[in-house]
Amino acid sequence: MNEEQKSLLLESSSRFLLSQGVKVSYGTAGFREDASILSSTVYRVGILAALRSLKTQSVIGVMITASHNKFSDNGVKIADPNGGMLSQHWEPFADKLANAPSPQQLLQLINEFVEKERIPFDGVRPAEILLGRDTRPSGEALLEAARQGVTSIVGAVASDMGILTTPQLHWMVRARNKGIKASEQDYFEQLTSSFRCLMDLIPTERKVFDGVNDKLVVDGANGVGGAKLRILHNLLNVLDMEVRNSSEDEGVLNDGVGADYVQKEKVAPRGFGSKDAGTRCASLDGDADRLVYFSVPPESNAQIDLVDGDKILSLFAVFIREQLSLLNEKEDIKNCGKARLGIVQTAYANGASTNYLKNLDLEVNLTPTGVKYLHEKAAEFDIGIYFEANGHGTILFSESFIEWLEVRSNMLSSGSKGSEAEKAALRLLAVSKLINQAVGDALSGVLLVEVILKHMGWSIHRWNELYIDLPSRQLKVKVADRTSVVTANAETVVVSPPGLQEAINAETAKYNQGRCFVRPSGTEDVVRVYAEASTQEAADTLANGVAKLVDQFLG
Ligand code: G16
Repeated sequence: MNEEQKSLLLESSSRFLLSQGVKVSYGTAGFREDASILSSTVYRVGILAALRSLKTQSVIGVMITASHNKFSDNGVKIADPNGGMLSQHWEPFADKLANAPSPQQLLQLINEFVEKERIPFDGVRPAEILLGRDTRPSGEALLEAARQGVTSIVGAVASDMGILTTPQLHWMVRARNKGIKASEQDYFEQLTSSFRCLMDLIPTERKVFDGVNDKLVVDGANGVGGAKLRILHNLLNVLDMEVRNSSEDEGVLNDGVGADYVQKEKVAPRGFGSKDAGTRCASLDGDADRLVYFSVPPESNAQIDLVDGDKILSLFAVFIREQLSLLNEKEDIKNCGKARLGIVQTAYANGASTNYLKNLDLEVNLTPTGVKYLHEKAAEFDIGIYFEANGHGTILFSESFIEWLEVRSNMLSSGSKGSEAEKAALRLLAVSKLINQAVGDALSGVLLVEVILKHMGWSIHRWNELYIDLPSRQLKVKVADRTSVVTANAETVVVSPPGLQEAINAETAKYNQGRCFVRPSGTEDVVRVYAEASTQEAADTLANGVAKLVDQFLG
């Protein structure tokens, strides 16, 4: 780094001093804290993004959001060149950078890192960063802090893409780096055209829809996703859809609404009730990277029928598998049988879902919580479907498999009458365009679920009957220091504090079909407890018993 660069960094960082006593950490999906203490963190993430852009010679994204967290929190997610989360290799640097106590120490840290990583400062390709934010009021000032961080690297350019869902920003970063059109309008255009293509490919005999089951009502968590979904709905003009709890309506972000609330509490979000009994409903989270479905029973106060990320994954797996077997029926394309379809879940996946998928003869892999882990694993397959039970997931297609599908589908569009195999190729290709290849995306997820349900001729109830969930319960425990819980084996075993896992084992053994694990959250200051058992009462008692143990060991 030359002297001009050093003095620019020293000067700008003196405007974003770390508050006394503040320690932040790069969690499951970036930094997340009360918004009031975040400006120095976000400024430093701006610097990091510019360095990452120089290192990779690519466009990088910075998204200001705290996703499912409460309204007063905010946070920052970083999109790598492929649109996925920041490379884990850079996370320790992110932590150090965010916690550097003074401008001098910050400069020293950057200098050392630049040398170690051999980051080019030759000005050949200046850093380029896309900035986005959700609807939180603190977002505007934090986006400005990020911009100042980016522009403290000489020549770096920050483009404000405005209010977006997180997956939209990730999609744009990926598209920019692939050299394809990357505006919000292009995003909507890709989703609507691939959705229409899938609708056109629904077998004729299944095109008669049951009017009662056709309507979809979506809870937008009082966030950005609801507003964007309304735009998408207007553009499509074919779905019977109502969006409630959008950022344009009254109501507080993530307060008694949204996918996290619906999935964890298993109750209907605000604005939904017995009037919606029997209707297919869905819920997005605060930045629209998660999606769950549900239906409301006729009796008020009853629990909803939750159709979570595991069931979305199962629906996608059934559909993809059907298309692959149609492809395999044709002798001359038998090679497609070699297409590896892989499933990725976390320990939160309901045991019944994992059994269901294994019974379909699918390869099921387990990773720790966090899309950064699931995405990486799913990318090893020709088609990798990953989902967390909380509704975060997508379907990844390898470049080589997409190329193969393109050859197939070109044959069809060039005039030959489509065989079932070729239609299956066209469907898979359309899925690869509809479903976000960068990160889990509730908007593209809704469209894919809707068109698959129509393709199958299934109601939400038929879909929910794919398997019966084992009763489960999730709890949060507030402890003095959540980082003292250390886990292994995809978070299924606690290795520290000593003795806690043995105590959990002894408690779990008391329950028929009991399964339980604990892990520190990477987005909230809590330890999470997950329990499963043969009855709801048993799952609740097991979760409460283990929460007490956590309290005893760490309280
Ligand atoms: C983020 C991650 C998800 C993770 C969730 C909860 O989601 O992207 O992969 O499941 O946090 O993480 P934890 O249990 O560590 O708090 P989001 O939608 O909040 O960004």
